[in-house]
Amino acid sequence: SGRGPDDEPDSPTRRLRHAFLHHLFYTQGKFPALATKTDYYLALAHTVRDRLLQRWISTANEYTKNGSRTVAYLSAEFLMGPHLGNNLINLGLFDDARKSMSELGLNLDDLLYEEEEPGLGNGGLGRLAACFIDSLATLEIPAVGYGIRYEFGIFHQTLVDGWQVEKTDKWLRYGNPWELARPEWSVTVKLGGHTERMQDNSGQLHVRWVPNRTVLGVPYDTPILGYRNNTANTLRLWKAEAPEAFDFAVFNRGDYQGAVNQKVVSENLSKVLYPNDEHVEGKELRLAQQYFFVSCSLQDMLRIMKTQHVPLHEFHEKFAVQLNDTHPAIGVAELMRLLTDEHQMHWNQAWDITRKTFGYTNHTLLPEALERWPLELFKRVLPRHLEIIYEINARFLDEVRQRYFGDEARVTRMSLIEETGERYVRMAHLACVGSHAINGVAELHSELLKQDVLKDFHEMWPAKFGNKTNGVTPRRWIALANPRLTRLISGAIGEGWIKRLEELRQLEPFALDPNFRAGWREIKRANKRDLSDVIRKRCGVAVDPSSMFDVQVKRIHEYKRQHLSALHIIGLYHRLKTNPNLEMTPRTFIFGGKAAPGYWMAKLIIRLITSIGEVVNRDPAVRDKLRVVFLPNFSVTNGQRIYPAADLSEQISTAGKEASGTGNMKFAMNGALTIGTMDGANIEIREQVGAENFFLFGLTAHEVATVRGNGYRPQDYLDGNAELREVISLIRHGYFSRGDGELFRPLVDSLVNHDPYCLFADYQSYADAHERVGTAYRDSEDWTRMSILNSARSGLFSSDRTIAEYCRDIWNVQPVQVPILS
Ligand code: 26R
Repeated sequence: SGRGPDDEPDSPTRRLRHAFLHHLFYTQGKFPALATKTDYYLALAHTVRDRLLQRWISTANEYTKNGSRTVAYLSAEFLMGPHLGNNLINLGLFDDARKSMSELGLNLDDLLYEEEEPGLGNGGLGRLAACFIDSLATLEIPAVGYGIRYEFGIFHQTLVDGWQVEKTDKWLRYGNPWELARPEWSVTVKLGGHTERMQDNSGQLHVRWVPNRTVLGVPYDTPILGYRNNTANTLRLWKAEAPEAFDFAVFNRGDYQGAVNQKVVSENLSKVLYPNDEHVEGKELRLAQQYFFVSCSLQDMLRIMKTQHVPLHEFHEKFAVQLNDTHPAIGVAELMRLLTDEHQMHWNQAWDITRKTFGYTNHTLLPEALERWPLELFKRVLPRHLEIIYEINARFLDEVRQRYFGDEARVTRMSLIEETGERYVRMAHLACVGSHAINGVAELHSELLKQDVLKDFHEMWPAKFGNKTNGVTPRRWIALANPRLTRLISGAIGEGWIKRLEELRQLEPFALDPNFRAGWREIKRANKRDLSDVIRKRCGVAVDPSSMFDVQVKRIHEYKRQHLSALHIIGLYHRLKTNPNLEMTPRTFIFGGKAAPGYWMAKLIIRLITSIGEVVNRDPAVRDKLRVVFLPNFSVTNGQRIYPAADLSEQISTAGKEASGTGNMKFAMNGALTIGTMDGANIEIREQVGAENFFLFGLTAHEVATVRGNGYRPQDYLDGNAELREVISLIRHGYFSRGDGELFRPLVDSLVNHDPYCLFADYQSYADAHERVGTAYRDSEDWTRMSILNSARSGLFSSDRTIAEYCRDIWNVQPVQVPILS
């Protein structure tokens, strides 16, 4: 072969190739004949890790030297997704890596696929945290993400006979090349026991917390690269360990089992992610998990302050701590404990610092998702914190009484302790009282917080409230997930959009260019072909890439209304069966998402969808027009293949229930059109892309409230809608369950008698919107134009914009540039 530049001794591809072979030999201990795909993946991962370590160290050095003000993002979940591809993109090494692998006869995509994704989150909230730390690094903001290193992340979903079956997520099985353990920075955390008080010589009262056990928190650090800069921030996740492998006191008594048992109990704290979203279970272990990682993180911040010689009273100047929902809200009481009990600071000063330190983001309006802990349970785990919360509450309620003279009802409503019936600690109230800033995650959501869930707090402190509409990172969700589109866009407007997503606006004129449209369409088609291959492999169903890909992927929940789409599909099926010559735009309905293992109704919704698929996909009368698939195990990895292949994005929650949604943004960026309600960020997406490029349907949040307030009767809607009656009757008579009329009965009964999420009220409006979708899709030139405009106008939904707003309005932090490597 000719001597091109890549054959030069120090060309990037050549260096990558050598480093890769080095790691295959010295890290994996293999030579090519024995190497597995995992070995190859790990060898490449280590090769890439070497290339980011310099940045990581320089960044830490720069922050330490300057004593930079730092954001601490506290989150029980970080749904990171695979690191390798993302790091290659951010380092600018993606193409070189592909080339060097192919020179070795390896395919980069195959290697990327070998990475087990760290699924340390349930859904929206955890994925948002991942997008945020990506944007913080890209914007060069000193930041640490603090969380839990769960040994088992979100379960792996399989389908057995159309039902969800959970498998444990053994993501650490082959090791994790992206993390470094930092045992030298371990901290101890106390749990349980009781408190004692005593006076010192000067008459000063001291409180001593005597725990009944302690655990060790060991930090594991993962570098988080900025896009094409020198910043590498840190995700610091805590693993729980027993303070000693053996308790020798117990061991010497001969109780080996007891000694080992202690170790097991301690390590349980970071064993597994709770797979529930939007429904609290008052489990002691969950509270202990929350306290564990929050205490570790705050102690870590105090350690950092000490090494940088920052005085204690400047805590809030050194750190801006954000609470990702109430899961870390115990931090308010913990910081008070650390400052007062452990560092002898006076209450008032500690309280002033605490409030200046914390900001609180709320992510849900559903009452069943608001965390409250039974008082007895709370006291068992955190006796000292309960006392501190009582003290915070006493002082807070004095303020309420003074401000609202004689209004004891308000005092009861606002108290940190719920005292009607069983007594609870209200974590959202603790978060509100202990923070200087409170925000929702989309305009509507933030408004509803002020008017409804946190009304009293808003009345008392209106200035604390604000909105920060969510965003997603265009690096992972466009550049990495959709390389074809990335090339087309960059060819037209340059690469600036990857860092400044607003520049996508420059695509608008291209929507009128037939050549550009043809290119755009061809990319969507290619992405759909790729997804069709995945569907064939995973579901055994052949789908037609020229049909419209209509996608709903998200956690399965009644409020998200996957079953509204299911009812509508049955409606379409019914139309086709009764009128075989009916013209209908061919559609492939693609569903994906996990149900909380204990959420029966959600699991039944999955079974309904798979059942519809079984009937529809093999019915020759309809199978050219309708296909229905449920892609198992929706995850970040699978999302990266799904969003780029979607024509239509289903965002159909009952208005007022979805705080924001973030999948809606990923779809729009990748050129899908949305069919959606006036809910969460859908409203802002519609405003941006233009009402004429968005398929709106359904009641507004206000109308939902009115309809429900007037005694909603789903039966009335059934009586008034012939198609809906046919749909319900088909399900009831077992048409989708081989004649079993019982299977879906709980679902049907719930709809007919209660319909808490107003599916029936929205059915006709939804069906009408789908008619408009079908017609629009048939004009493929115009559809493509709308698709391009959706992308071009999605710039607002970059998490870079969101993070810039947090930095300005809540955290008051500035970028710190990391100097070029030496
Ligand atoms: C069990 C309990 C405490 C719990 C409640 C809620 C556990 C986990 C959750 C997750 C919720 C809060 C969540 O993921 N909310 C989602 O947050 C996204 C990011 O802001 C929003 O886009 C999305 O609308 C919202 O549902």
